[in-house]
Amino acid sequence: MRKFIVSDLHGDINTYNAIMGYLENISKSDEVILYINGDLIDRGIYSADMLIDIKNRIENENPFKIEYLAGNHELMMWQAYPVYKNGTRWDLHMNTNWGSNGGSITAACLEDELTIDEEDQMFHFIKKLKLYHKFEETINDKKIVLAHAACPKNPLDICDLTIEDVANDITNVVDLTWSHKEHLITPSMQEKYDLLWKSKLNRMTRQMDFNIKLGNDDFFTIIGHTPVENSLGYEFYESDNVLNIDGGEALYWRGYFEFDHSPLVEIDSNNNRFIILTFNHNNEIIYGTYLDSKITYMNNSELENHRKFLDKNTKIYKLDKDLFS
Ligand SMILES: [Mn+2]
Repeated sequence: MRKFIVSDLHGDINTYNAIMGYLENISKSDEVILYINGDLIDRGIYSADMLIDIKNRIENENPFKIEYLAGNHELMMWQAYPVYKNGTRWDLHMNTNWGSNGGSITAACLEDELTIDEEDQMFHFIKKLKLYHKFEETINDKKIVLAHAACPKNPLDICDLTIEDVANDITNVVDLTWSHKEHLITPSMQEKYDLLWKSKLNRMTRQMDFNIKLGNDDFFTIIGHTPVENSLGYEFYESDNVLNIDGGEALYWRGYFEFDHSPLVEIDSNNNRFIILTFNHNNEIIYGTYLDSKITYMNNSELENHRKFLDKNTKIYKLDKDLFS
């Protein structure tokens, strides 16, 4: 079974299509599983299309397996469900975290494209997403853990937490912090918050704080969540044993067009390394690298070997949709 990981696609349907087509082609000769490490949605204008497509692929037929893990955007979507159902679009945009963090356009498109029953099914699909995955495979003798923002203290072999299980605790952590009652935050509440939200980026000052540990000494952790501002779209924090693969798609949709990178990571534990292909917004693989303790670039023939599986015409989407109707 070949295991692939992608994170933080944030509604970039071009990259999504390229990756799906690529994996479909590989799955003709090998068994494939794709792990989506959260934040599939929001910011990008095709978030709803991607969400509908992924739900179909998971619940119906797909040539390869998909495990969709939660990010903070999926959490915010679930937290906004009561307002989505009973409030106005304005209310959702102004008074929910989801709406004010790029969820408004996702919500508007979901409302256009789904029946009321399908909308409810979509939110119930979201609330069941799990928070992390622990692999049997190792890198540098450490088992690999995949989580949106930070490694849990004691990752279970099979994660028993879903969005639904942690939503209230995470809301409480935010409320207690704002009301200066941090002493009431328990370690278990904090851990749930950290899984989806912890970051080296201090969101108040926009400065990186490299002393914040996102990893766990016993594991090798793969995360997303904080955009990496380089052309490979990933960064290895060696002291933490953490690989951050958020290529910055969320920045792209806010006008920083140079950050359109999405690294697709394959676990190659037989060779004690990751194989990483960096996709961009234009349906291309732009870099191929190997990562062990250092980054090695593929030579041209190695890169072409991967590129030949790329399918540029994989899915047709409604690109003519009027978003303002
Ligand atoms: Mn995130």
